[in-house]
Amino acid sequence: MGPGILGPMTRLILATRNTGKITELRSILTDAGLPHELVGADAYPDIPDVRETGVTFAENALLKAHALARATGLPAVADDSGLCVDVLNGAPGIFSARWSGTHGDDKANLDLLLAQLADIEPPHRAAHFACAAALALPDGTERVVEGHLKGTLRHTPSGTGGFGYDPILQPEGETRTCAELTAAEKNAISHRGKAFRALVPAVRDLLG
Ligand code: ITT
Repeated sequence: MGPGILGPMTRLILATRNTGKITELRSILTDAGLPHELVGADAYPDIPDVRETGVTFAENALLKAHALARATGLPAVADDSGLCVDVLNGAPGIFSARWSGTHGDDKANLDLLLAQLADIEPPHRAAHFACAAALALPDGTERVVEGHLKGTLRHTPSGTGGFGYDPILQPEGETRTCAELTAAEKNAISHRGKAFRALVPAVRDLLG
């Protein structure tokens, strides 16, 4: 299908400014066969960042998706995601991007978490990535679903792929960290891959 015969609802905004997420979302949604034109939020630099006032991944994902859908008049998908560590009762959780105090400083966030867990032995280093994937339409229609990736935390980072806490999360059944997987391997098992593949039927239903 060529772009000339696509209707106005076939452009989908990816409501995130995190470049690691944008790369993953593009390949997850394209591999799932969505015909929509996927445009990152960076294409709309004048739209202010959304305050993430929610206390769950789902609430924050919906806030981001609704804000961009309202501002652009186009359907928007967003994710809110993070790392939940068992021994920290689920923290950093929704605070994952700003755990060290500076939003989006992946290295500082990871270093702080490793220091906090320095004395914790491998049997107690269980953690999971969580992702809420949300779709919002300009008329206020919304859908949200979640996906998880369970694993354990290494004592030292390994690998250069992915982003965020990928160098320390070793998925269950794997000998490598997420940062040592190929992009396709990570997308096949990841919290974000699972959540957005589960969202695709809703995108098809609502947008055609
Ligand atoms: P947007 O709000 O613009 O989407 P953000 O980075 O602020 O970007 P979040 O609030 O959802 O996004 O925070 C997600 C953080 O959780 C991210 O910065 C990483 O530290 C961590 N994270 C989420 N998914 C991850 C993944 O697949 N691999 C590694 N770390 C991840």
